[in-house]
Amino acid sequence: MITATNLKILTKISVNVTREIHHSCKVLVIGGGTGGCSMAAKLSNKFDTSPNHVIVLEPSEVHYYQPMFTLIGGGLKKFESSKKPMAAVLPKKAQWIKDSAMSFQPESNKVVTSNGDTIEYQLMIVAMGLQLYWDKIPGLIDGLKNPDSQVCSIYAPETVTEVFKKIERTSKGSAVFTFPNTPVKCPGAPQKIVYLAEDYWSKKNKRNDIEVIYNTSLPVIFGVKKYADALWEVCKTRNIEVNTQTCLTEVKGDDKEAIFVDLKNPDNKFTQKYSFLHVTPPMGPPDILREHTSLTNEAGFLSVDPKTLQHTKYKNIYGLGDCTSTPNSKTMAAIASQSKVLYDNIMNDLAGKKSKSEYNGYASCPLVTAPGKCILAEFDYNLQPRETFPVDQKNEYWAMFIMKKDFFPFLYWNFMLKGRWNGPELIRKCLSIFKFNK
Ligand code: UQ1
Repeated sequence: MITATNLKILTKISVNVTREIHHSCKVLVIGGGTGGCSMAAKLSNKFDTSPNHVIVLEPSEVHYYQPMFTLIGGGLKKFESSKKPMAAVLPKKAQWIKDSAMSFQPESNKVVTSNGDTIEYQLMIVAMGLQLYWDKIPGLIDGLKNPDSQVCSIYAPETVTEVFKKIERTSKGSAVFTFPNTPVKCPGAPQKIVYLAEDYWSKKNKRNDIEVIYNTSLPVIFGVKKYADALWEVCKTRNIEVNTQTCLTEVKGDDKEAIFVDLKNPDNKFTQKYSFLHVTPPMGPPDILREHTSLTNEAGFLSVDPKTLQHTKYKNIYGLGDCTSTPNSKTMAAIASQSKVLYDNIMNDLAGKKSKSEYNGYASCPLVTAPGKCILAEFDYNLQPRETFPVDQKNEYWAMFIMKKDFFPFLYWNFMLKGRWNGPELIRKCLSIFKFNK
């Protein structure tokens, strides 16, 4: 007899049977973020038009230009300008499977998706980005959910739109900003939002009533000494208190209290009262990657050669962007440079050639210090400056701010996502004839 329950089970079985599709492709790209999208574009521009040459596996309907989030938090850009439908940015010649990876089977060159589909590849690029671990800080999620609390974060599309409203609403007390004890994407962003908020409160004549505190888990304000010196100077001049090796461990939103631990002496926990709290959440590799330990290093990042970006064990797997083990600063500019190296290496690989291009760890961070002011940090694996422009980039410049606000978004949507931006190496070479005393 066919009962309603039986019918449900039958429908489910038949849906599952028809759903499990087998796909195969030349290159499978895991992730449609900055790295995945630009690599898919580069490769499908090169390959012929058959849709099965490049497959992109990405569950999200929306693609965000995340470098915009600091400016949105600072009230300088609209949220709408940071997003586009995924369908509009992924290359037309690639096949988009709107699903996520559930299981990696690198020995048989396959990935199984959450819907049960199997994708077989000749070569795979893993570009899954970072996962935000909001739940690692007790009380943080409740604080963020409560519209009356003064807890906010520029780090997610769901939270970034609240940040400026909360900055505007603050008129006295302690404004506290944090940096966690994990790798983060755009490590400059947690302090850019300090500078933008501080500038806003100064302009509104509220600054005498607000104490501005930046508590970072890192031992330094910035990893490259040249820019760190300049940033310490900015903080000193603007009376921003910076506490290094100070890590947020808990948020008590109802009492407006944040608990910190002194990483130099972990027994030393202290409570900080706040009237505004900006949190940079702990981050790490996506769970699904961490679970596949044959693909990762001890910390759960995709284990790749830092120069060639090829997997250390599986030679037909490559990685780029925030999910890999490369020790560069996790910025969009780094992905631009990596995408060129990866493209060369993959094309050589497919052509059976042994030669390899090498990534030098280039990363860059436009450190906005106020509306109209920006220090453009550029550096490599050795944390040595690698500047593009013939000026001393430790200084704050208006032109760098305009680049950050208007030029880079243009470059991103129109060139990088189409696979036509490889970072500023070529511009640096051309401008090197203008080297002044730097
Ligand atoms: C860059 O290439 C890039 O990617 C589009 C960014 O992302 C937003 C950057 O912030 C920066 C600084 C670069 C580097 C480019 C130049 C011209 C220095």
